This record gives sequence, C-alpha cells and structure tokens, in this order.
Amino acid sequence: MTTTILLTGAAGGVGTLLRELLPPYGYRLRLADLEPIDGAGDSLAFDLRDADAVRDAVRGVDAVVHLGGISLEDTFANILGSNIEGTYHLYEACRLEGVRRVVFASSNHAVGFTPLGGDGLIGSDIPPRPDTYYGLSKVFGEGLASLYADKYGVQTVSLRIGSCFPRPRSPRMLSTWLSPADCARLVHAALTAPDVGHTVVNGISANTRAWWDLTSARALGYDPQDDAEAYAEEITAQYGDLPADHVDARLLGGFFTQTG
Ligand code: NAI
Ligand code: 15L
Repeated sequence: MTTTILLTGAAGGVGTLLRELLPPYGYRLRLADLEPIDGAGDSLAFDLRDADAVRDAVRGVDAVVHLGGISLEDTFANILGSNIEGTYHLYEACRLEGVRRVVFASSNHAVGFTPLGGDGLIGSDIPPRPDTYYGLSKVFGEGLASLYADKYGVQTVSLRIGSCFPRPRSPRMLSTWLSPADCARLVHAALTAPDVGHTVVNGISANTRAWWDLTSARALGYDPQDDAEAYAEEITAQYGDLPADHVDARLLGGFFTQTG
C-alpha cells in the first residue's frame, strides 16, 4: 500500500529537495505551501495560519512531514502566526483527522545557546536553549509534539536539523551539514520506525567534525552515508580555519545567538 504524505513547506529549500528524494522510497506526496507549486499534481496552496485549510489538507493522508513556516529569525508576531499557531493548527488537524505520525522539522536553534568544546558529543536529550524567537518556536513545536503524543497518540519524531543544503556553505557547516540524501534517509526512518511516541533526534550527516551525537537517530534506523569532510579542502581554502573564539566555534547556534 502506498503511504501518502502531506509535505508542508514543499516549495522551500528542503521541501524542493525532498520532493525529488522521497518518492523513490515509495511515498506519494501531497504538497503544500503558500503558493501552488507549478507542475505538481497534488499541490495545495494555503497559509498555516488558516486552521480550516490545514484540516482540509491533512484529511486522508497517512503522515505529515512538517517543514512549513519561517526558517530564520523574524519578528515575534510573524513567528507566532506561521510557526507557533501554524504548528498548533497542524497538530489539531492531525488529532481531528486521525493522522498518527508527524515528522517535525525542528532545528539546532532550539538548543543554539548550548556551548561547544566540552567533552564528548552533544546528545538529543539536552535542555532547550533557544537562540532566537525562531528557535523558541521549535521548542514550542517539540513541546506540542510531546503533548499530542502522550495525550492523543499523534506520534512525532522531531528532527533537530543542523544545516540541510546541497553542500556545506561555511566552516561551521563542516560540523552541522545534513546532506539532502541523508535528510531523505532520516525522514524515511522517522516515518517508519515503530512506537516513537515523541522522539527528538539530531539531524546531521556522518560528519568527521560533528558536535552532535546520532545515537537516537540511529536507533530509528537512520544510517547516514555522507560526510561534510569531502568539502573541507574547498571550504577551508575559501574561508580559512574557524578561529577558536568565533561564535560559530563557541555556541551550537553560531551567529543566530547574536541576532536581534
Ligand atoms: P524555507 O524557508 O526554504 O522553506 C519554508 C517554506 O515554508 C517556504 O516555502 C514558505 O513559503 C513556507 N511557509 C512559511 N510560512 C508559511 C505559512 N504561514 N503557511 C504556509 N507555508 C509557509 O526553509 P527550509 O530551509 O526549506 O527549511 C524547512 C524546515 O526545516 C523549516 O521548518 C526550517 O525551520 C527547518 N530547518 C531547516 C534547516 C536547514 O538547514 N535548511 C535547519 C534546521 C531546521
Ligand atoms: C536553521 O534552522 C535554518 O532554517 C537554516 O536556514 C540554517 O540557517 C540552519 O538552521 C543552520 O543553522 O545552518
């Protein structure tokens, strides 16, 4: 049986990558974003702030991959509408329509003020330390996911994504990169692992310079195949080495800790 997935934020950077990479796993996608996506069969245009439209969009799907929302720092009012209320609408819609699995795109910025440079890798069980209103909205999303798993049986894997782009763009991303193919592997694992309740996992590739531990992601079946080290020479030639006192080397969220 084909599994139908609602992909919110389908027109964005990660959504555009996953539109190509998820169907080979056997998923049928229903795409959603603010504007219709040209040439896509099952494509819906609505604002996550519209609760009725969100409910119509989840009706009949087996699971949701929730990427939609503001992906950088913004005003609190904008974050409140698109990320906090929007994610609430999504979970309410899942509860009301009987959708039992969500993959939530959380972020490293939910824990962005976590210091780097301690002993060992950083797990996915650390306390929230948001670095922005944006990161705070991801803390809210993780909390909402926990509530809806415990109270209503809507199970979620929250992916604390590092940096998901076609290739690393900075020295920091040699540590935080999640390759597109590994992103698809991680989403597939998060959609198919049994009995996840609410599970938080770190989302990066098998990076030589990783700060994050992947134990909880691997427990879902995630087996990353890429390593940002393949780009180290060209990134270092372009930007030099990261000085130890640079914010990107001191705090997990890097420059996001200095916005606002
Ligand atoms: P993006 O900004 O490229 O895409 C987000 C999409 O959400 C856009 O197409 C936008 O139109 C849509 N959107 C925004 N507000 C909306 C609303 N009110 N209603 C409906 N749609 C709305 O972001 P990207 O990079 O693709 O990220 C996808 C998700 O993953 C985001 O939730 C982001 O916070 C998260 N994430 C991404 C990371 C990355 O490295 N790309 C890292 C960590 C988290
Ligand atoms: C994020 O959460 C952002 O959505 C993305 O654009 C990147 O800035 C990423 O984090 C990162 O930290 O590299």
